[in-house]
Amino acid sequence: MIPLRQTWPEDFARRYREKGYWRGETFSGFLRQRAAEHPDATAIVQGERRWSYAELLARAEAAAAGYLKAGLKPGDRVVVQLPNIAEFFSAVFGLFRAGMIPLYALPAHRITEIAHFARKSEASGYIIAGRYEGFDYRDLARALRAEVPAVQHVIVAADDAAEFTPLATEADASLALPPDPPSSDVAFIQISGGSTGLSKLIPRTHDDYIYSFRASNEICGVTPESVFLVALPAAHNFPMSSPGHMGALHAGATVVLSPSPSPDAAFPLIAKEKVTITGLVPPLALLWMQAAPATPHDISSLEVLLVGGAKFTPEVARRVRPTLGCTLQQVFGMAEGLVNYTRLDDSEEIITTCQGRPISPDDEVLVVDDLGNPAPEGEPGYLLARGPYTIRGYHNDEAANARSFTSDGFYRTGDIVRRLPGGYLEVQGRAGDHINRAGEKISAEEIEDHLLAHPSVFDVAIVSIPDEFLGERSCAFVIPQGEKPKGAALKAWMRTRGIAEFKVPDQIVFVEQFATTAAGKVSRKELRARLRAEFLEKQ
Ligand code: J2J
Repeated sequence: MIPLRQTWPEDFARRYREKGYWRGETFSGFLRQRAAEHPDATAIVQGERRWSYAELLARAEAAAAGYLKAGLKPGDRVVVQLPNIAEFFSAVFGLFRAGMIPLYALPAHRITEIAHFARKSEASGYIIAGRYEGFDYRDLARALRAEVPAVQHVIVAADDAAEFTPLATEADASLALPPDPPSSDVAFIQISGGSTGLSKLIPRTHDDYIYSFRASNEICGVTPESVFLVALPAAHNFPMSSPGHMGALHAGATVVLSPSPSPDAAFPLIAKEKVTITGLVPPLALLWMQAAPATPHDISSLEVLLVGGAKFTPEVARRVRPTLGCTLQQVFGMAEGLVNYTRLDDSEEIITTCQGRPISPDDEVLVVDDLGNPAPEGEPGYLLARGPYTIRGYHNDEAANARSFTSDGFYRTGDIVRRLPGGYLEVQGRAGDHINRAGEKISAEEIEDHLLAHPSVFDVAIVSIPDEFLGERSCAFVIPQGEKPKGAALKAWMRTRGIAEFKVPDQIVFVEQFATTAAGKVSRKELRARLRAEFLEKQ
């Protein structure tokens, strides 16, 4: 197996330890500590189910023993694809406890993505939820086993595991659990939104990730009395760590799981559980604001609403406090590391007009021009980042690493920002070619590759089009070959490709040729930009 590493140069690592950012804590360690400090406090709420910290710990230990008994070994990588159910936490903390490495997939992912994650990470396990919201993940597991036989162990967190292994819920004293790994080890793998091709794998260490949410807790005011609502999918980096459910658990607070981010599901939960803090992407924040005035549910316990994942416009941002009665906290983060927040005591002007400033005094942020020279203060430029919780490289992807990191270890975020006084950042756009569809990042190249496999497609360019509700939607400009297919048929065909539904193009436009083809060699990036401009002109 290719070793999983995330290493900072020794002088950096020493500084991060000396300054107290990296404290030697592990995921298993902090859960054990919270369970010892207040065993009866509520850790997880899902519907009628309530797990105390002691119960969460016991279930994690049971799960860990179950993995070992099934034949998984410490160090094994395990793809976890669970919705917002309590077992997300027993399964994941069980993996930590057994020294295994979760890779977080989203419930929306399908065979093409899951097989890619399994291959790229050399996974030997896959954890799923049986049937959920009309989709049977056991079928996905069968498809995965056929495509990637190295995935030998499928664990099902549901009553009916079929031919697979149920997630263990009973302690098994006959199995000794391994000691905690060093905190500098990789704890789990996140996936990148990615602008080129397939998702890249992001290894995060115990030290760096725990620092990011411990510090986020302070910035977002999370205390043991907080009640954090997971409205977005729990596997996303944003609801996981900014400050997220992991931040909430680290603080000894309560995590409430919503099956969906819609106001219909979330508002009754806010009222019942007295939720104090949650996070949303901009289109959902808009929906919540539309629903709030007429809701019969009392949502006045909500103190802080984090909004991030995509640009929140100032006009909408200004309406958060009047309509929802809480403080808006903008967050601009990325699974690769760097996270920026507006501060709770910032002026309303700052809170509503920018995307915050970095978490750490040791976050190094550069805004540079095309040549890599510093952009003048207040001028837009490419954002580069380095620091105590920003990765130095992707797993098993030299080409991406050469592209995405400078020789001195800065991560090229691909975002174009403007730096404002006080170190605040305003996101202006991005350099890369992905579509940010309501916070879900879609690689144009990945979708183009799928469409090019269709016999009636001669060429295609995927372009992001501004969308009132989604922020951006995806539009496929297709040059047909032979008989022109119907747009709906192409979309239906895309659904057979085993990809997440959010990647199916929202719109398909047939064109005879790309105007630019005649002009000779034009980069895909330029082609996409011209198609977007022409399309918008015609609107
Ligand atoms: C504009 N663009 C934003 C914002 C992210 C917290 C919050 C979000 C993410 C996330 C995260 C933005 N305004 N407020 O991991 O911990 C775009 C940028 C960025 C990319 C990262 C977190 N907040 N973005 O969205 O890995 O383009 O993480 O580089 O999914 O989302 O996407 P992702």
